[in-house]
Amino acid sequence: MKKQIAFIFDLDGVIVDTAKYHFLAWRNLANQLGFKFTEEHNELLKGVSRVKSLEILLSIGKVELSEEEKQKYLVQKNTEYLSFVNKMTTDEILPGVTDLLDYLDANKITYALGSASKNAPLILEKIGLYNRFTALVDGNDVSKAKPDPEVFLIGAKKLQMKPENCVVVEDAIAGVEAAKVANMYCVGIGDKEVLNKADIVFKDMTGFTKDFLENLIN
Ligand code: B16
Ligand code: MG
Repeated sequence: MKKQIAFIFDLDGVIVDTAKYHFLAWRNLANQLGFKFTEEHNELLKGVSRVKSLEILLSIGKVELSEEEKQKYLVQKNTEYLSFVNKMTTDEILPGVTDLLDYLDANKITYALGSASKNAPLILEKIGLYNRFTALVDGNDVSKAKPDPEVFLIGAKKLQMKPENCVVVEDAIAGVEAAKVANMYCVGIGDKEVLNKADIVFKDMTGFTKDFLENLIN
């Protein structure tokens, strides 16, 4: 008999690579504040909320700002980031994603988004996937950021599924931790050594073969 399962997808690093746009906007801000910000530094911001990202960036540059200045720079960074997002098209959907969603639809398996990004609805609209998700949970819906499991637990509730029957797809360490704390099966996307708490790790979304999916639901 087929198991009743549902999927919850992270956005950045799983469905699209928006990290490259976050990087450009954060780097410009760092340069403006007088220090260098590298791709390596950018790794520390993956899966992390916007406010926490600024804190990390400021600690890298050893810069202290008032609350008012922080708010101003958060708006500035997001405005620049949105100028990239507004140019996104369906071409930016990562390889393997459309095939996976098609398989889930054909097998009546529902799926939600579980992202830290407050811009997630706009990004999904830009890449033409907004209407495919049964539920969306994003940075506007949560009070506690990953690794807290809140984002995925709300997702399970919206999908009317028990946490243990949910499969989370995540590319960030904090997201993998959140999924495991939520008692969900977690597929990591990226490096096996880095995402070592995930149940299985694929290097990218093409890892979701038909065989793997059939084993998961049977
Ligand atoms: P925003 P995810 C996360 O998306 C990004 O990985 C992270 O780098 C970003 O700071 C965070 O969203 C907040 O994004 O500024 O758009 O609200 O991986 O959780 O889908
Ligand atoms: Mg991510």
